Amino acid sequence: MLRRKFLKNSSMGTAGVFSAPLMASCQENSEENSETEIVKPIVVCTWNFHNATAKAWEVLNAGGNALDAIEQGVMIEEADVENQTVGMGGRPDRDGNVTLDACIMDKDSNCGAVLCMQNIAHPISVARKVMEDTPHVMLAGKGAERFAYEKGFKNENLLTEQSKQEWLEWKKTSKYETIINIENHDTIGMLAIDKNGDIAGGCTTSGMGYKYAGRVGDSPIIGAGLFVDNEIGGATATGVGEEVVRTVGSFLIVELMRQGKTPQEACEVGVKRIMEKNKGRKDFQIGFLAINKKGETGGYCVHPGFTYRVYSEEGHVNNTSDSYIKV
Ligand code: SD4
Repeated sequence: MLRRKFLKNSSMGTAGVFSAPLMASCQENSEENSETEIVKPIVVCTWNFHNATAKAWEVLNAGGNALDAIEQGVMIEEADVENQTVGMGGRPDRDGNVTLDACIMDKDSNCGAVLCMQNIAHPISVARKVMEDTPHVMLAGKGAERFAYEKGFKNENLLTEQSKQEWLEWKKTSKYETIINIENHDTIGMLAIDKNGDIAGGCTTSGMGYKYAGRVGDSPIIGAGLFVDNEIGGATATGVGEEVVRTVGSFLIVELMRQGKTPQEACEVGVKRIMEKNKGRKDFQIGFLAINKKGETGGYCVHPGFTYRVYSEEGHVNNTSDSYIKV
């Protein structure tokens, strides 16, 4: 396989967003080998997470690797108490406990995940520690939490007053149902390509609001909520995790790209597969996001409303995804 290099794109219209280190590395690489393919750093994420993608881009633009960009990017959302589906401030389960899920995957197919972990604000970083410092891929519940303390993470109360009050209100009826694009609109799945053309991804969530205690969705499951194959590309998902797990959605999308589909085509096939399995049921949202080795991106969802952010040298945009159901 050709060794991919990052080369300066002379038609770059947004030179202002480039910092000196990356420009310097472009020039070095361009002198080293002028015949290699052009690789442009890029980061994409589910939904309209401007600050998270800006942070990830800052890392990539300074010459950092995709894995660091992912971790630092999604940490922005984990720390944002306004985001009630990720990290601190996430909606609790039906017993009032905030339980977090996250996973991360690197260019060498190393991966780590934490499931149903309480009291730790940055599950993505714990997932990375699982990947790097243990022989395991997944740690769950109390074991994950204890491991986090061993690694120096601190115990924090993740239930904000707003999430608590909303939960108390919900308890009056305790009606459990998914609300399309409302309950499920904030999980962040992120994919990045760095200057070496290497891909990494991460996904982090507090899962479905008011879920049964112990419930885990797709987000921390490698192959379901996230999958990266550095030779092909990566995919991530948001929405009703049960549906994504049933089709091993992100793995499916990467395999479809391996067979020659574009990221857009692959996401469309993934959503159609889910809809066919559901035989007419439509009361849920799924959004898939994918990127291939060339940096092409695609997104597709069940219902209108899913958007995804893209940040590259061409700019910083929020794309509205096309949907299986049109209205
Ligand atoms: C889950 N997929 O736990 C997650 C929920 C989600 O935006 O994506 N929310 O099923």
